[in-house]
Amino acid sequence: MRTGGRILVDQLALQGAGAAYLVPGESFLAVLDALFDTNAVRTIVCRHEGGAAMMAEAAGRLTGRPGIAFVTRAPGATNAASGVYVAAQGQTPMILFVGLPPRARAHLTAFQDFDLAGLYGGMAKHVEIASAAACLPETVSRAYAIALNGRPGPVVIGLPEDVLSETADVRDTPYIEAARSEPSQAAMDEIAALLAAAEQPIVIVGGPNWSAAAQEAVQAFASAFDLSVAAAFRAQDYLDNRHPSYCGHIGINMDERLATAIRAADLILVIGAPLDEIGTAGWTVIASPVPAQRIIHVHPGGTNPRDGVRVAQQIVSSSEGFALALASLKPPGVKRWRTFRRDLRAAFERSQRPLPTPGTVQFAKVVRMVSEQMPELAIIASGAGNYSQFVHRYTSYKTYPSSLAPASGSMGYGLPAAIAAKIEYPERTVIAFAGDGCFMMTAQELATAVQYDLPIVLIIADNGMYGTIRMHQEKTYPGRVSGTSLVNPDFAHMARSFGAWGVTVTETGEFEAAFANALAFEGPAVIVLKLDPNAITPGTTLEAFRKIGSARKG
Ligand SMILES: Cc1ncc(C[n+]2csc(CCOP(=O)(O)OP(=O)(O)O)c2C)c(N)n1
Repeated sequence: MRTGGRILVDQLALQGAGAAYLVPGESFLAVLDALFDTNAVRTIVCRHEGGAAMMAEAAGRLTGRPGIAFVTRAPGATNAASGVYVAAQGQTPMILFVGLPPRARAHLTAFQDFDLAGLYGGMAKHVEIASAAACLPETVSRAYAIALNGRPGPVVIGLPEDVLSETADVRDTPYIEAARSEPSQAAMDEIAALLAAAEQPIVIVGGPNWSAAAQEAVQAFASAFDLSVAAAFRAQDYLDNRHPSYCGHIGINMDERLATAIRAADLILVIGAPLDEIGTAGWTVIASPVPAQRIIHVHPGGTNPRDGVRVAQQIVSSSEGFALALASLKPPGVKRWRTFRRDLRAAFERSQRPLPTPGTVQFAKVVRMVSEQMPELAIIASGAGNYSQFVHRYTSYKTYPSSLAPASGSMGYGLPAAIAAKIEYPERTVIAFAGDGCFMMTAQELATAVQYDLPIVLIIADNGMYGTIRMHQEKTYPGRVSGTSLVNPDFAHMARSFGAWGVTVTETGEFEAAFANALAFEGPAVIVLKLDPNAITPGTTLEAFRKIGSARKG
């Protein structure tokens, strides 16, 4: 006989969950008690459920297995939504367990009572409340199967307190593998024929189920066919950016040359990437509902009808299954698109050269320096804000996985994601970038990084404002600054008060030594960059946006 809590934790260990990211609640004491006895599932105590859920999402993204978070009843469950949303948008396998009042009180207004399905129904892939301890192995394995298969995503499981404390005699269920899926020979033959007839084909990679093997297979295919490959928004590590086929990323701050090339392409092979608003730069490079280009879309769940693009051909396959099948295609003798590929690659390489910005700290140069100095297997995390445009433009991602960034554009993601990366891959160098606004959304998790002695480096781009919104404000309401200025603490001092190492950089030349010291420090290290607020994007100043706004207003 085991308690429900133990049955649940045993099942998680059997499924290979390395860590449970949690904020405790009296509703799941039996789970905490079972975690006390196991080394298989590491307990990571967090400071906010949003941070815990983001850590679980990042763990899911990195490992390809559902990341696990535990939170309590309504106050914990509502806080966790920010991380569950990142998983929903990112198609990341994740399971959020929520402690609930005992079953007998399910229909009464219990303390911290709420409607779990009502809260998460529109966000999670599946919501369910465990009915009995004896059912937990089946419930957990179902959660794994749903999170992993088809379009991966977050699953939310409610755990009534008495389900966890009652005992049952029940067998564990076996390890759940994601269903294997590969393209048919007929589909591959059709692709071969379409490629043979194409003038300017392009490949776009992104979405779920990527792997180091998929990266290698697509690179070999791109080399053999001399094709251009673009990455979807925040999927820049899907290809080694040094590969001659890699030509940049789609979405925010997309290079204009790449946008023009995608519009001009006659055939687009999309492997896994979403064809939604951000995946198509607001449907400007691929039109909705009927695109000008012929599109072949590969996805384990088929093309999402809600993305708004009707493609010529859908292939239901995992990205890895499809990528490996590409080896069967014979490249043509003449590659008519060679110059197209070379031009795009040259434009991408030009875009990586730092453009000067106002101020004494050149953020572009700092990001290039980090990119050049980080080891091949380093992981770079970031959240959302204009600072991330610099990170995405000037970092050269090499191996997969080396990037953690929310496709949802959720602020606060970088620090918790970096914590999860260091927990999951202790041997890798982990660096997080955050804006001053972004950092403060999950700043309390710095205590988590200190508690677990995690040597991560956090680089804060401090410009004293919610810069992205200020940029839009200047474009639309020039000179009328409202709700976007920030008065910040001394972040380096704050980091030191947490027990981390902290330093402030006010000149580009100071960064190199600060970075070396941060990397050498045995715990979390924080470098604060004092940025000129006018340095708002890699190519345009805030003043320029104000002028655009003023001209528009006449
Ligand atoms: C959780 C969340 N809240 C609000 C927003 C809207 N938003 C997008 S960027 C941004 C400002 C980011 O500021 P900061 O992190 O300081 O970076 P900066 O743009 O100044 O570089 C805001 C408020 C968001 N994307 N996510």
